[in-house]
Amino acid sequence: MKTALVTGITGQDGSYLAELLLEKGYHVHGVVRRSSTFNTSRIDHIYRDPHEADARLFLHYGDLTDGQNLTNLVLDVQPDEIYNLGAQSHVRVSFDVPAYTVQTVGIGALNVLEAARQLNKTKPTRVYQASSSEMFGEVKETPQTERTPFSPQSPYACAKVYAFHQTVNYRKSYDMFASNGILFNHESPRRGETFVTRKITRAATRIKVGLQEKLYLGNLDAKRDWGYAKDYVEGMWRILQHDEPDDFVLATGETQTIRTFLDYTFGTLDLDWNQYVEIDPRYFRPAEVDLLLGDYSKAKAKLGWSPTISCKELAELMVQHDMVLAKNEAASK
Ligand code: NAP
Ligand code: F7E
Repeated sequence: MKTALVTGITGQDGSYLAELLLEKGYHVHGVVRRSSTFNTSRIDHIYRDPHEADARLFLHYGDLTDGQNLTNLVLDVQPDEIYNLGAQSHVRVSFDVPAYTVQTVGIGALNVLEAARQLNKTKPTRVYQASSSEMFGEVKETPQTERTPFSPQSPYACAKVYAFHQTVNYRKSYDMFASNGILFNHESPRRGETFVTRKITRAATRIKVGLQEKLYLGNLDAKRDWGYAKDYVEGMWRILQHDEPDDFVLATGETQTIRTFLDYTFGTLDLDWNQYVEIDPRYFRPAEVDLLLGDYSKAKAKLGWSPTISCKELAELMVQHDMVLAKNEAASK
């Protein structure tokens, strides 16, 4: 039975990955930040009392900015696999808190690699680094592949480029199994509510039941390659099961504007979004990433990985989930 350590376990991807690893029989250890309110709502359904004989999910306080804590944890847990998913992951917010973003995303990844290097002296471990399509930024070619040059356009993306290169550096310098997944946008009913897809599905369903009148957005012309988070955590796992460490793009190979996502979402509810959406310049970014479109053929050929859900199906799935939330909210008023 394998043991995995997951940073960012309370996030969207961390929660789906923890479910997947538990299904596969792993012992899963998650790093959780101390917070003044509970931050484990995405994983509460899979958590058992650790004293129970069948408990296989264990949570530990920690923070990516605390390298000593991470090293102690890694040496204590002795994981076969480490998934570094923790991050200040909001691109717009990274312009407001650039130094904090670089600390968690950039130095945080270095701290994880350094902890893994210490463990690797006595036990082999494999590291997955959550790299991002945001690294392509002002894209140099379309579609983007593992060979496309990076051109980051935000403090977040700059920090991810640093983490990407450190992962490759640790792989080469210390002969470690350290791999990057370059993941394009992936969404789900567990997506944070300030990312554009979830903001749209939450608002559209609340508008449908009469709880909200307007939806304020920024740039509607940006294009994103949106997939389903559950497909992407399967890809993360496959990246670490591969016979050698490497870097892989995970994407759908299709791209849509925010307008098209609005069409899909409001269309499912028989609403015309033009009547409800207003532009608020607060949501524009100092620099925008206009177009992302990934080529996942390497992951398909080497890992047998492919996405299973189209963007339209994804929007419908999210609307279905958020409609239940909206109806419950309306009923409790
Ligand atoms: P998310 O929902 O924002 O989750 C981020 C996680 O990181 C949360 O568990 C958060 O804890 C934790 N975290 C934040 N700061 C931390 C710190 N200083 N120390 C320890 N943990 C910290 O992000 P996601 O969508 O699941 O994405 C997972 C990873 O993939 C991130 O690294 C993200 O940058 C990257 N990525 C995401 C996408 C995407 O489209 N979703 C695409 C490419 C790459 P709290 O719950 O306490 O906030
Ligand atoms: O923005 C536009 C915005 O915040 C998508 C993160 O998971 O994926 C995510 O980063 C687009 C941008 O995601 C609003 O300008 C318009 O063009 O949902 P988002 P993101 O910035 O692409 C990458 C791959 C990651 O790695 C990140 O961690 O939508 N947009 N109006 C808006 N965006 C937001 N958030 N809110 C708006 O009101």
